[in-house]
Amino acid sequence: MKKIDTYTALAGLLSITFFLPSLANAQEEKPVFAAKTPICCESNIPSRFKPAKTIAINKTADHHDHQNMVWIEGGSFMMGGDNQQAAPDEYPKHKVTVDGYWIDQTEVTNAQFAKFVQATGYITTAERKPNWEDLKKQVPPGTPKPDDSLLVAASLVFKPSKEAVPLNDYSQWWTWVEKADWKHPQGPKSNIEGKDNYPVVQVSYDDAIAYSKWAGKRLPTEAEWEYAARGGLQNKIYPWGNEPVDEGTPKANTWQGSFPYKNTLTDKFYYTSPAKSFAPNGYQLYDMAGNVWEWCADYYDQGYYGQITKPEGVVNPQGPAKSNDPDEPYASKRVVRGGSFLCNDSYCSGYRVARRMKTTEDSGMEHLGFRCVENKN
Ligand SMILES: [Ca+2]
Repeated sequence: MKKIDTYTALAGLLSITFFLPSLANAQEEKPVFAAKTPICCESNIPSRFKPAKTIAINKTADHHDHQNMVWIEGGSFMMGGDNQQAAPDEYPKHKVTVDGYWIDQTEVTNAQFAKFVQATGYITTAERKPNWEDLKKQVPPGTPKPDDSLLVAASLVFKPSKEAVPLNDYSQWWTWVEKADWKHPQGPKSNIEGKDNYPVVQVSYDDAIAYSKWAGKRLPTEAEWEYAARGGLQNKIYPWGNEPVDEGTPKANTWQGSFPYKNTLTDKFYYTSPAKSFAPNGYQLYDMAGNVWEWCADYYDQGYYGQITKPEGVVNPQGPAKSNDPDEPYASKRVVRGGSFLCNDSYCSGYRVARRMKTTEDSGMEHLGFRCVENKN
């Protein structure tokens, strides 16, 4: 069994302590720990907090109309890595069959999420003060309680570095910002005015589940997500085929230049972009690559593909029974897919259709949203 060092053991708690210097006018203070796996802007983001209670959700009458959704015929495909950028958890490439389903054409927008909040009074994870009793379940036994002044409603905001930084240390570009939430994606001085058609961000897995239930929908399984992202193509790297992301016409909202300090803006967008800003894939789905990462229903287990693969293929895989991320064994993580405006070939290449990433269920981030699916009936 892998030895858990002190930094890893404290990862969950340090999500507070090492992002908080930015709140205390200590911008130059160095973070106290670095991510161990230098693979992506999502990797090893430490745990946030479980919501204090379950929010009751009311269904409305405007679901099941399939507005702005696309029907995906069921079928079989080869799921997993397609090129040398593929990470170990993308293997083995394996045959998967999925039943047909409806899927949102775009990522859920601010306007759509606002409608949900207005109808239900839902309060997102990022807007709630963390509860230590919930938090301590996600960190190793014996982890000391942080000072109450650190247990504040907050979320993770991207802050570019001034120069090149080690890409295995995400604290160089993520900041823990008090009162950052879906209505204030970059902190209390920011807002979403005029951004009705932009994807909602700073939403946790729990928030995405709550919305999807209210809408009469659900989150896609990881297999459904990848099948949809491939858009009918076979064994291609991206939703559009194999043309490299930075060649030809901009095909997705990604990061051009040198991450995380110099963005040449070839695609015109530094942060998120409005829905339908780039061409759809073969299934008429937008932003299956780039813009914001998207929550999937499945728990993350780095060895899951190897557990389910069999010659005749697997039908409608639902993900593992529990989370398994050896880097953070106490945190419960779900799969996120599709990459974001921060993705770059030098770093995560999250816009590849096979790229898997993992995030704790209670994390809100400036580049993380979702879309929903619905069964046939
Ligand atoms: Ca961009």
